[in-house]
Amino acid sequence: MTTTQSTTHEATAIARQLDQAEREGNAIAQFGDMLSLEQAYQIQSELLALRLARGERIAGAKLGFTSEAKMAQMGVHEVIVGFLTADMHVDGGAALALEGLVHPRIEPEVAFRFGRAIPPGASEEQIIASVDAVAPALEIIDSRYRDFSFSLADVVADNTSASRYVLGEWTEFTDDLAGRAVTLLVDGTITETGNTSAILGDPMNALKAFARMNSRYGSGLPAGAVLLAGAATAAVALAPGRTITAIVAGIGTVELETAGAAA
Ligand code: 0L1
Ligand code: MG
Repeated sequence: MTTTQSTTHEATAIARQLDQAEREGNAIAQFGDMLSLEQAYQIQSELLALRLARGERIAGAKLGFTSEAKMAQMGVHEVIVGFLTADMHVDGGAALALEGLVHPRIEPEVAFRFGRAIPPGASEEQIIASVDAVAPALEIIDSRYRDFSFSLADVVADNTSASRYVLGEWTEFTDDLAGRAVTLLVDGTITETGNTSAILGDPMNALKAFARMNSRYGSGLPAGAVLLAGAATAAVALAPGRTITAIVAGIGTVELETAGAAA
């Protein structure tokens, strides 16, 4: 076996472990120092291949580590990128069952919609010109690693903890997105407050970051795909029987209910 074949073989084996952990809702041990960032993105693309082979459809991308605090905590200066499939989308009107998730958390975000397909290697200008709408969003993140703890390569391999997402109503695209207050409520009580400027200084910078990441690791997106730009507040642990609401000033409101009885 050549080195390339054995590397691909290892990436597929790790992707299968992460895929199984996600489908069974069981946390696994971290891979830690054994993975490089390049290998981690290779594993992530094997993970996507497993999902596509089961009939899932690519629906977008998401960015992580978009806040200064998270970058400092992880010792990085660049965002990370993951994929979204249509099966990960949760209709705001339906209650999300938490069984089968490992240790889900929720965070308020801004989402962009691409009216045109994004080719691999698309420029910043092309990507910005392709956005046709913006919406408030909720991302449910759920690390497949024990204790929600990971290295940079671990979390990239695990598709940046992507789990589910909810979209509010789409509104006409504006590039005036910085400095907007963001409020996260649980059962009507304010739990987190933040600002869209926490997303790389301005959510528009998420489009530029996505251009860089799509050039390095991506293979483009279909027309109608979504980009989750990043979190505007810290993430909050999800519990059954709750209503979670995110309000992005001037953009809209998005809501999610979790199934089951509140403890
Ligand atoms: O979407 C995010 O910002 C999460 C990125 C991965 C890190 C985490 O799971 O907290
Ligand atoms: Mg996020």
